[in-house]
Amino acid sequence: MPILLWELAGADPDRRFSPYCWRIRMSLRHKGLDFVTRPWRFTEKDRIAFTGQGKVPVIEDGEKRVHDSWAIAEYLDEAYPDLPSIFGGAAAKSIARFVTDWAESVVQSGMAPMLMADIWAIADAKDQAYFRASREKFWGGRKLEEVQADRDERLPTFRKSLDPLRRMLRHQPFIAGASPAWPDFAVFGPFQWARCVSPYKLLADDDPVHAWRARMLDRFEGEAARAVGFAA
Ligand SMILES: N[C@@H](CCC(=O)N[C@@H](CS)C(=O)NCC(=O)O)C(=O)O
Repeated sequence: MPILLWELAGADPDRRFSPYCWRIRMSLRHKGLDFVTRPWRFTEKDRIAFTGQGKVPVIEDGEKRVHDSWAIAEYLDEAYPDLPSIFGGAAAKSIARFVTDWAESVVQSGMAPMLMADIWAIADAKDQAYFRASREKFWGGRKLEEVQADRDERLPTFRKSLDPLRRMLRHQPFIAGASPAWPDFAVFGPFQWARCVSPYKLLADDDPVHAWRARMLDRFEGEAARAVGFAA
């Protein structure tokens, strides 16, 4: 029986825009596991209540149910040790933790204010009020449109924050080395999030990070490139 992956979707059920779900989609492909996906909306908490929390990704593998992207990756490596490793061993996994935290606290957090109103626009109608209320509360009561309005001014600082990745890419094509693994999936997640929700151009065409993202988009027969999104 294939693994079932619950993924965040927009008004278009094929627009799968969660950065955390993309990590898992790439990880499942990396391991070569057979899986099917199920679209899920922010407000459908009851449908994943069996996990005791309200966020995706969630996977169901037979009787086993796992939530949280890092925990899912750990589970997959433990349950399928003979398939290609997502983390690549204990030392690599420790470093992957740092890269994951950088992806969330610098890359994803840096992008977030530039995408807020665009996410609202592609969200399912039944999610829009929830998304607006929860995110405007997070942004100190500012309207999503206001949060996003100064993105041109934010962009240079965001691009500069990618310097560690840009510098590393002088030496190797992927964060994990010659071929991608979890660190690449973790950092690619936010970039694919942005691409799925917004036409806003976060990366200049001549940026080595743009070239890395193109390599990630091409991976697995261009699965991420074919995803519903924008050609940003
Ligand atoms: N730490 C979790 C975070 C998962 C997460 O925040 N998922 C978002 C989708 S991108 C979600 O389900 N949000 C539900 C909500 O905001 O109510 C992971 O790594 O999987």
